Amino acid sequence: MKLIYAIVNSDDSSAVVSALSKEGYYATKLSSTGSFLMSGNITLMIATEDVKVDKAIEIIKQHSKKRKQTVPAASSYGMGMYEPFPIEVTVGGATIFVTNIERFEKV
Ligand code: 2BA
Repeated sequence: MKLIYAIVNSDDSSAVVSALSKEGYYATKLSSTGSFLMSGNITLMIATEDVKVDKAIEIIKQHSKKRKQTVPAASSYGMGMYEPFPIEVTVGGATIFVTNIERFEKV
């Protein structure tokens, strides 16, 4: 059993979750904030069997778009640091971590 953490853009999260659900995956949405842009994103927690991990990643990939986002000049990017010039970063599609689940129970 694996636990997939997928950090996706808030605008993509509904499409990702409904596509996952259609294929029989269970997911929990957590509101999260990226430390660099300091803007909201969504972290999905998906527990699933090992053999279903690749398909879940494929679904997430299909529904997560890449975006260019500009960090305006003088905006804070955490730890009291400030960006003196506007910079453009490419965000996403999705950032995914897959971890082992030692024990999984629904009681
Ligand atoms: P943020 O931390 O807000 O980062 C947004 C985007 O800014 C990143 O897109 C990347 O293009 C850029 N970026 C982040 N840190 C940077 C740095 N130190 N120097 C230069 N550019 C930087 P993504 O890589 O697609 O990441 C999207 C979001 O996924 C991140 O939002 C963060 O919430 C999460 N994330 C990405 N990598 C992570 C990691 N290794 N561990 C934990 N969370 C991560």
